[in-house]
Amino acid sequence: MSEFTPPWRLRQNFADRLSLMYREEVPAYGTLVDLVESINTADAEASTFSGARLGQERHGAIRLALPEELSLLRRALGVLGMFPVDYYDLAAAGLPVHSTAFRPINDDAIERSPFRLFVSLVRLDQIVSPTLKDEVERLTRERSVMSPVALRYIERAEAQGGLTDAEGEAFLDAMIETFRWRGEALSTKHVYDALLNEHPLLADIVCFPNPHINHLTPRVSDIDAAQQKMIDLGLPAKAVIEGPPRRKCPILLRQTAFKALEESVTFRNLDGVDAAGVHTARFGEIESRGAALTRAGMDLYNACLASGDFDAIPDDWNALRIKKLAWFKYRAAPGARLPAAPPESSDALEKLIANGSIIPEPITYEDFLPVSAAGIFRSNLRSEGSTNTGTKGNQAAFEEALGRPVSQAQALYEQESLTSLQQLFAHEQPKELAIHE
Ligand code: OOG
Ligand code: NI
Repeated sequence: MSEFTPPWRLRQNFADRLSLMYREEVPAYGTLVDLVESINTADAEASTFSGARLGQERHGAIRLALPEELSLLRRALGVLGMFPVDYYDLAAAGLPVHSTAFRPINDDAIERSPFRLFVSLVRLDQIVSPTLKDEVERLTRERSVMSPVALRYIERAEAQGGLTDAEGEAFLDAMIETFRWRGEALSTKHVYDALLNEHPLLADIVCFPNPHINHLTPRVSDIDAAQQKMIDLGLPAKAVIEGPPRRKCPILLRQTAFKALEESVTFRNLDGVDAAGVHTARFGEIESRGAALTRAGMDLYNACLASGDFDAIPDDWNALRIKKLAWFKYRAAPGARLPAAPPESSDALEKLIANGSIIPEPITYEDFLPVSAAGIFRSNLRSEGSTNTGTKGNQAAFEEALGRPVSQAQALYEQESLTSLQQLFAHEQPKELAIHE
């Protein structure tokens, strides 16, 4: 046994601590968590996707200013077993950021602690005004997102291959400070207003010393019921649920949010006197997750999104599987007698499924949706702002800042599906061993 704390335990600890902190910072989040828990408990076992992990499941989001911050965060989250998956181009939606989602990448790690963090990097090249560019350059030099203590533990974890319990605790103590809301701006009110006018996201990112966590999202089994309860409780809920409509067989991700709250901020004052003001950035969100779609399934989903007609996506697990629109994993039925070798053809596999020997189960979607994400960003901006038009994503620049390429979500789902199938016949086929030699 290793003397190091497993990354999933550090990850879960981190998620729990963030949740406690956010409950104190944004009391409406606590109301939302309680509401979600009451629905999840009532619904337990009711749906395919309300497994044991539902209660502890969260995602959070932060926004970064500089490329160095992104690579540092990538190293910090690596210690927690979270890795960047997929590139999200938000320029397509007119937003001056691009993003990735840090998450555990194998199904066992996800099952133990599914915490994810949606991380966006502002695109400073999108600032139109030259005066503001200089101002931003000056402000970002004053940011320091990771404390020297946190950095020391990152280096130690990388050098020795993990952290002990005591080191892990100290690392998380330091890490959590990175995401705390401090209520103090780096800029004057004047510069804040100018940036807000350029684009509200710029003000939210560049005028503050650290990347405050801007929302933390629990997963709920019935998001339509939760949305109604939010409205009943008087939370300022978004009018529509993002993502696919309600279905018998849930797919991808459905999300709703309550709008950002006003929080007080102390701005810098050139006379040395602090200036009081407000900032709106932090909000509450809930989500419900369904099956991961294949590339073909995503293409179909995007076409449906454009047309507004979702009937083209079959609402039946068997149809979704046979048409290769959703990803599935496979398990043996109790007492089933499977052949010694994997079936040669998909027909042979279908026979084993049809006679009940092999049971397919949809793989949960673990990622995000760019159009929904853009909707979430947008619903929390007071004004639309302006960015250079005609901008395209720049995955190469993002990955350079990150210090490594992002993993492809599709490849991860495919691997999970294939591995589950191979394991059913693994007693005869030690293929995995051959690969590792
Ligand atoms: C991130 C918005 C994206 C989601 O759930 O799609 C997101 C942000 O507002 O910083 O969290
Ligand atoms: Ni979110």
